Amino acid sequence: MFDREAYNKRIEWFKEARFGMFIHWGLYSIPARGEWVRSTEQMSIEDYQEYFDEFNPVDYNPKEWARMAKEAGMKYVVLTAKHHDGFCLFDSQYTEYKATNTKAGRDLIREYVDAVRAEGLKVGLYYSIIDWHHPDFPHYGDRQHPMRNNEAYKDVVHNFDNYLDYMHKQVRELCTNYGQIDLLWFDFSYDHLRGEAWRATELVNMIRELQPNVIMDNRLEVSGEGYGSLATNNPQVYSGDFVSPEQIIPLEGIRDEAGRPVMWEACITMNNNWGYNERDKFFKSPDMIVKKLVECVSKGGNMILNIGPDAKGNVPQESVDVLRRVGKWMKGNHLSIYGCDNSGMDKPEYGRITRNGNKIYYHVMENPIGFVALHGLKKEDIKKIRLLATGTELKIADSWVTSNYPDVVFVSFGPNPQMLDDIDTVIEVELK
Ligand code: H79
Repeated sequence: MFDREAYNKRIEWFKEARFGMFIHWGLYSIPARGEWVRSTEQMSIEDYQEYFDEFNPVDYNPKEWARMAKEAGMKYVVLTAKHHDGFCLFDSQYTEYKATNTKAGRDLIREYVDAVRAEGLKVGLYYSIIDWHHPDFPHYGDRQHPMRNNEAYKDVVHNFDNYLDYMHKQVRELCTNYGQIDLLWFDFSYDHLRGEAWRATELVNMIRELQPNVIMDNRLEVSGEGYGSLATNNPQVYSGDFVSPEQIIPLEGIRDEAGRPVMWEACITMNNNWGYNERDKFFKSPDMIVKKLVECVSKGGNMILNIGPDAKGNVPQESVDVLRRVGKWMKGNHLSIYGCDNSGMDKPEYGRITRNGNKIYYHVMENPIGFVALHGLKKEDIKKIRLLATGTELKIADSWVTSNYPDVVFVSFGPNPQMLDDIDTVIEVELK
């Protein structure tokens, strides 16, 4: 039975946090053609082996990653402990295909977990339930596998249960060897491989026993198609704690069958790849990132923004610059993000609205001509209006220009009506 009370308690910190950092990093950072390179270029295990032999991340410094996340205003970090290629950044006793056996020579997850925790951020691990390296993970005819339709492997018999034992044991290691884990990000179910095909009830019961407070995404059950049983009245044990829309922001947030808001997190790349891609320079601007974050929060969701460090472990300069600018905005305006939610009010033409209790945040994303209209307010309910970033008080405007709209509250940015922050200037309205 789904315990809604326990569920609501579990996701409290996540709802409060709203903004996280995703990190995709592994062997695929060396070819630098995206994390799917083994699949898209149909490389065999042998083809791909050279990256294992070469892996030597001399600049790996998760303390710096954690500091970057913190300074950008992010509250949690999720790193790929194992991606689809099966390579483990952690020291698993069940495989030799791990960082410990490369030139890195050590458990890279341990240093990451320590670094993130030291910054006071929540610790997340991504773990791919797909595994292109394990001999018992099916590939013949499987469109998600790099070796799909390879005649040479036509008659290979897979013992999928063998793979599942391996996968369960690795998840047990992640839940046992690194102290408290706050978030597990599984990726992903498809075709017939979903839910109990992963022995998911057994898996989740084990996880909940080892890490009673951990939250999980919904991909033991689905990937992108549908929200899974979390959005029904009878979530499965393995429904996960949040829906994980990939590279899309839900049009109006997400609700379950009973109309209750369902927790979700949009995962978004900084450019158009998750893993480092040397040729992909299509980075999103800080302007876009701030606005998309506000959009998520205004629809009751989180945003996790991805970086793809290079083979040596360095974060691309473009990403560093974006994070810095986003952090500058967050420094002054985080109260309009953390713990905020859908306001239930109409979206204004110039931006969006977020809300935290008796504080309503009007995000002004376009310079106004003259006054700014704060729709949906009654003058007598207002205690105080301020510019969030500076604390400057704003008076309700009373002018012949606004007199045609007697029911609307207007304020002014002053005699020179320029936005304080050219991305998003936040006006905080405190209600009585
Ligand atoms: O880990 C990241 C992705 O690698 C993984 N989930 C995020 C968090 C993922 N992305 N997409 N998918 C899983 C679904 C598969 C998409 C594909 Fe393709 C379309 C696989 C092959 C065609 C994207 C485009 C990857 C290669 C080309």
